[in-house]
Amino acid sequence: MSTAPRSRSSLWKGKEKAESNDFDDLDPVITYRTLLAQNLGALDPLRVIALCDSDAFYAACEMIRLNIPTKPLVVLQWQALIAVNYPARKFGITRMMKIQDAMKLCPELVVVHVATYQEGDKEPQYRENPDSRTHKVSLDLYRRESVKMLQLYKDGLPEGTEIEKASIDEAFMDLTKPIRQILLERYPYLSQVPDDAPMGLDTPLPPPPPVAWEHLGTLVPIDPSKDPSEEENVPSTWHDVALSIAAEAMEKARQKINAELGYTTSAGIARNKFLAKLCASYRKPMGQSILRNAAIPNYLKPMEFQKIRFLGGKLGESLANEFDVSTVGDLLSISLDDMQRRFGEESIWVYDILRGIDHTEVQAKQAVNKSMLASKNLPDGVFKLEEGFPWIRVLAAELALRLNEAREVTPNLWPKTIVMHVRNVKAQPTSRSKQAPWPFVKEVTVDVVAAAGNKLWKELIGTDVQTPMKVIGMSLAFTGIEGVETGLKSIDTFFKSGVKRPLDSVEDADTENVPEPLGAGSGQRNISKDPTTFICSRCGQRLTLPRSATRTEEERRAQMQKIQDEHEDFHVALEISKEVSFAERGRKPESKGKVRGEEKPKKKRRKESPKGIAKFFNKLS
Ligand code: DCP
Ligand code: CA
Repeated sequence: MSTAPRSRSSLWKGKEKAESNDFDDLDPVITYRTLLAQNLGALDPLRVIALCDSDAFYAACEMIRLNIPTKPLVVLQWQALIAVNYPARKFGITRMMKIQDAMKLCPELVVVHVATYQEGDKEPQYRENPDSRTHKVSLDLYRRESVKMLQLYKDGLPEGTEIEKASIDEAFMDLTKPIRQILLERYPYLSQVPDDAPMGLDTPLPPPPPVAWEHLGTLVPIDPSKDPSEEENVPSTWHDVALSIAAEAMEKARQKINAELGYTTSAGIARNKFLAKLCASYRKPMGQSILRNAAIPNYLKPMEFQKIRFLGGKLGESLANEFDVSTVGDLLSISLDDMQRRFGEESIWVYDILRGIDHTEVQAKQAVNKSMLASKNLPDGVFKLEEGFPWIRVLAAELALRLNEAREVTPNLWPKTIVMHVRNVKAQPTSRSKQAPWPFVKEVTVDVVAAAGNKLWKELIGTDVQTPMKVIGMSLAFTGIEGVETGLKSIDTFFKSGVKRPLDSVEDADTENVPEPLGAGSGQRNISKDPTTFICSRCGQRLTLPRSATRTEEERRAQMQKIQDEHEDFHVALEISKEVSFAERGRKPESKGKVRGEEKPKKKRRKESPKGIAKFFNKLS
């Protein structure tokens, strides 16, 4: 079948300089069979993916909340600038700057500190100078706006579009399926193989109509050295037609978001996720960039490969040193054999990425988060049992509010368990979790959540005042959140049900932005080749790091560690819940409510040293 794009080595017709083997799949032959086939998946030569990212997202949320649409504004979290709107960027203000320096550049700068909770708050409040020793940040507003935006994408894009939330302000869209439909509607002659087609279904499609790109976005140039007007004469391909249909749909959806919510967004449209994401920042803000296949070589080749998200950090450094290269173009001369010899089998993904190839699927995630987590870093430490209670109240307030808010949208949502996790640097192991079944109570109030949290805290820390403690971080989470059919399930059947449930994932973690001090480290491994994704070696669960956390290598590592630790909690929780159900059946009552870390030493997982490319990603601390 001629549908596999890599099986054919025809080059884009107008491309004179391309090396024959590097970008050999840019203009694959599209036959009637290809067009009429269903589910070609990631190998579909007509595949079109978009990535849409909100411009200066937190800052935009605050501008809309405060109704100040044009003023320079920054969002602060403790001392760090976490979002800078575009008017403020005009003054040269960046996220890396100290607030004092930003104010010097723009004295009229509007500075908004993210909302915070303190003990006694039922809802987060905006305060000018909250103290990290007594307050906890809340990202509720941004999360709520993010949910609305995702819903609008779902409503606004053609039916059949797969949408994957990639971070709080980004989503990938796979438009391949609806585009095929639209292609067949607009060009009905494509749906019938002509009687005189020489190879029947395997006959190539007739030449496509020219594409009118005006008003569809910015085209990444095929040859940047030439006058852009010359590009109009470049013959289009059927993939270009598909891109233009996607661009129309995206333009409409983005306008809808702007009209209904006020946010401006930028989009990248290309043949895969990697390229869509990369070109989304080609024109920002309010830009929509389209990367035609023919433009891929000249777009990628001059790029400093260490600036590519996946190739920053240690791996990028290592590649640069090993091969003495700096651009993607330089690296193209390295053969797959050489790369694999040095970086292991898996480095084929690097080899592919450099050639603009990425077969990662857009995966729609569950609509309802299975867990909610609130956490607090305590760099000064908590040294006494009673010092923990105010923090538990703060965490409880946040969880209560979020669960109640989620129940407004999906009534009958109920968590199965409440889990507490503490990092006590004076204890061994430093990282411990404990969970308890969440009772059916009439109302989820701060008091009820705090009472459950206090109980777990006492059990985790112990009530012996002599025991040394210094807790530098604690979190409280609801896990196993699902819709319960009231009336059908009594408390007994709910908790005693032997129904196997999928593992929970921490998809709704309101953790603070400051990288947490790294804990004792968990036994599970990340088996993902993508440094922003954690795939658990125990259960295969996949957790993807939001883009917002991947500005620097250091941030990424800290955030990945956090994700890994949090996931470990859910394994612990799961293990305990299994033991609880054994206990309920009277088989193993003594193990009920076991604390992580009380396991016998022999049960400790052996640390495996990662091989090949994995060693650049698995060492997270
Ligand atoms: N964010 C954060 N800490 C960081 C990076 C980001 O808290 N280190 C938050 C604030 C951002 C939001 O995540 O508004 C989205 O991150 P982006 O990287 O998409 O940045 P912005 O949306 O602010 O700006 P841009 O217009 O460049 O996308
Ligand atoms: Ca953004």
